[in-house]
Amino acid sequence: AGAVELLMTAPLQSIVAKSLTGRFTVHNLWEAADKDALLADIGGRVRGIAAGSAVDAALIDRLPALEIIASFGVGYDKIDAAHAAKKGVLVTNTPDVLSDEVADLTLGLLLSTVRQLPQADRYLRAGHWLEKPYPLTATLAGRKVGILGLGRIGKAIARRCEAFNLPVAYHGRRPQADVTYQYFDSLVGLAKAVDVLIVVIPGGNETDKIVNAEVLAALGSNGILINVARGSVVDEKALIKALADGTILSAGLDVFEKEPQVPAELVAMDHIVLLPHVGSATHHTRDAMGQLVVDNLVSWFDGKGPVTPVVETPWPRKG
Ligand code: 8YV
Repeated sequence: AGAVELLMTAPLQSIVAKSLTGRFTVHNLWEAADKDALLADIGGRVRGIAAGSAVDAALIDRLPALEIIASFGVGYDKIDAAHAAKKGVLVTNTPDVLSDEVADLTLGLLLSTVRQLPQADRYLRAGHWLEKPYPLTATLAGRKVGILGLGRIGKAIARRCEAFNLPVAYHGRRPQADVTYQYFDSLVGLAKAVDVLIVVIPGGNETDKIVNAEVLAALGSNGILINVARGSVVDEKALIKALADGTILSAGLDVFEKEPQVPAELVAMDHIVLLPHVGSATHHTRDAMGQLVVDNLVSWFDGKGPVTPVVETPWPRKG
């Protein structure tokens, strides 16, 4: 074990612990019976965090020697990056390595929702096929796709939509120079123009419940909502109402407001598709994400800077 001490907040892919242990002294916070006592003991010496769960301001404040938080996942809404920046602590995430995986899952979820693949599977297993064929479903043909958040994953989704002959439009903070898809400067405007809305924008305060009742009404009665971003982006109560009263046709959801809690109203609806946050959940991609957590920590403590710092804590540092 090395001289630099790290804190792991939650278990990660086994390659992470394996790669870190030789090089660093690693403390596993989730294994401590008394977390307070562990932090009181080692807190002053911890210089890096391999973060598989939330890191709030209080934890950052208990670690005065902290230099870097290497977070597992592309979304880092559970890491207080603003507070870290104030304290001069770098935050890194794991972009790019999961984009194709999440985009694949998104198209799978869209197809599953439109063509009711899970429901048809359940129908066969229940023996109903022996009685009569599965009822006809909605179609992907003729649909227009709106992407909320045309970042790296959003673009990977858009490319796949093109292969399915689906016109793509998008909304985000600003139009993007490197794409020809139609830009809408308002989310309601985008929702009005499409009948599939794919949510792939980061979570956090700025996007909290921006997919609200008005947006769902604009999406309309043939509309399908796909959310692979964060549950916080969608007003879940408004969504339940819109699905129950036919304001929109259906939804495919991989994320929820209070995971792993899923509202009973959603679970009871047989016409929608629900997944347990599996967008990036393959051996291949989770290993790549874990490796990027390791690479960020190793590179930083080798004096070579972080590999994938987030925008709140840019590198090289400004000013
Ligand atoms: C992970 C994700 O499940 O990368 C993300 O933002 O949502 C997923 O890949 C999660 O972040 C790790 O727990």
